[in-house]
Amino acid sequence: MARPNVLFIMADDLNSALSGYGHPQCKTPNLDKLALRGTTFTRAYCQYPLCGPSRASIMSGLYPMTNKVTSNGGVLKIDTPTMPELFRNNGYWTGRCGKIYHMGVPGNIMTGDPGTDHAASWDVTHNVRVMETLTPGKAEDVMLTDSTAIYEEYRKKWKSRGEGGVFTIKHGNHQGSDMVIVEATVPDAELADGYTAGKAIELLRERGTDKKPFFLAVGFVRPHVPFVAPERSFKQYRVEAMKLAEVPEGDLDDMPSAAKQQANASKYKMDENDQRKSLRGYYASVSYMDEQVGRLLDELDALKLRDNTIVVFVSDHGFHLGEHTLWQKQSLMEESVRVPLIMSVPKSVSLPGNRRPTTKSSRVVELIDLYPTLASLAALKPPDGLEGESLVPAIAGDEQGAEDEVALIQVRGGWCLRTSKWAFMRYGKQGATTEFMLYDMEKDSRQLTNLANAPEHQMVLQQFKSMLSKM
Ligand SMILES: [Ca+2]
Ligand SMILES: [Ca+2]
Repeated sequence: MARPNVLFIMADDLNSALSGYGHPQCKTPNLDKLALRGTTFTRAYCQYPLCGPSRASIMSGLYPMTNKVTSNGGVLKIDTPTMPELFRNNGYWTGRCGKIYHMGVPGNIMTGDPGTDHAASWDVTHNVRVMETLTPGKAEDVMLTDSTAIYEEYRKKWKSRGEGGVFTIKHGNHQGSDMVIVEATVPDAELADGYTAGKAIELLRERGTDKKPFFLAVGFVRPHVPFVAPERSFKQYRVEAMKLAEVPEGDLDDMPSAAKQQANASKYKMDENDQRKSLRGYYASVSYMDEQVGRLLDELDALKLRDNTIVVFVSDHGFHLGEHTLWQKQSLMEESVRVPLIMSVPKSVSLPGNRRPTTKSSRVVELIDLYPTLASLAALKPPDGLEGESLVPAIAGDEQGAEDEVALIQVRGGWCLRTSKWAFMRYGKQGATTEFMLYDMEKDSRQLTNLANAPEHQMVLQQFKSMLSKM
């Protein structure tokens, strides 16, 4: 049998708002179909809940503290090959469509440049250049008043900017974090993910079945803000029906101040209607991205490539939608650090004991595990020093030792250790004033009660403190 292809699909800022993950409102029929043919990891954690560092760690198989990419501007400079580079060094054709390493959204997507890409990873690359925030359609920035007039003004400027002109939007808020919603009225090829899927389909057709095996990475930018999606994606959701996260009175009182930086009251200042509109924008963006995943999977089937292609679907990190009044990312709470992960391994790839892939694994896994996993499935020898471990046994249904698995997540100023039972977080530098959080995820999956100061849990807290100091 020919060596297996890899189709590596990544979404941006997608939490587990997938119908297959039990989400009550968001609809993702295509990802649900992929899940039927693959293994869903229900406890997968990113290494850093921010685009650049998370992506660099996935692609290098190294923790951010090792590869030194701990900000969005960070460029990967390592001695070992990246994941696609390993495939490329071993006779694979490798391609990238859209955002795989960091690109600023919407900035780099509007100018069409490659962000902090890693050139040695790829034979072929396609960046996206579309209007994003300024896409024709009904636009609103729920964090501004009178945003419609502001956007009209910007669209005029965009039109007169001249080819290749740099264009920045400045009105006091940062475009990479404003809740901007655009119900677009343009063809799919003028939307970031529609364009990216179209390019990826062209590449799949070129590859066909008679060439070198491929590693094709397709990076969608939704549901990252701005929430730009076609009208049809928005039609599936009504503002009034959007269910806001329940936040009990006094929920934030037991959280250290560093953990509350993304709180609505201090940062986003959205009223309930703005929040409902944001939820609708997020879910519409997820559904649009899901539709693009469907186009890729249908093309794999049409080209008869499915039987020898490993499909991975993952997001770079999660996203808060109002839990604990938090929004967006860069928090160590569950919604920000947990990601959807679906891996579909075709029959042509044999698993230990000739077993078939399990449909679900609840093992705690980390995104640095993807590199050794894909290397192993393609029978390539990974470089020494990778910090993750192969998920092949978990895909084959082996849950042995699952209770001992630990995920290590960091963010500026904080660390999190996650096991199947506990979530432990430390904010602040060692020796300085530190503040801790400890949640019993079996009894309190919504992380409402911080147990770090509970006398009966001091032993557990101590164990985590000492585990972290050794990492
Ligand atoms: Ca991201
Ligand atoms: Ca609380």
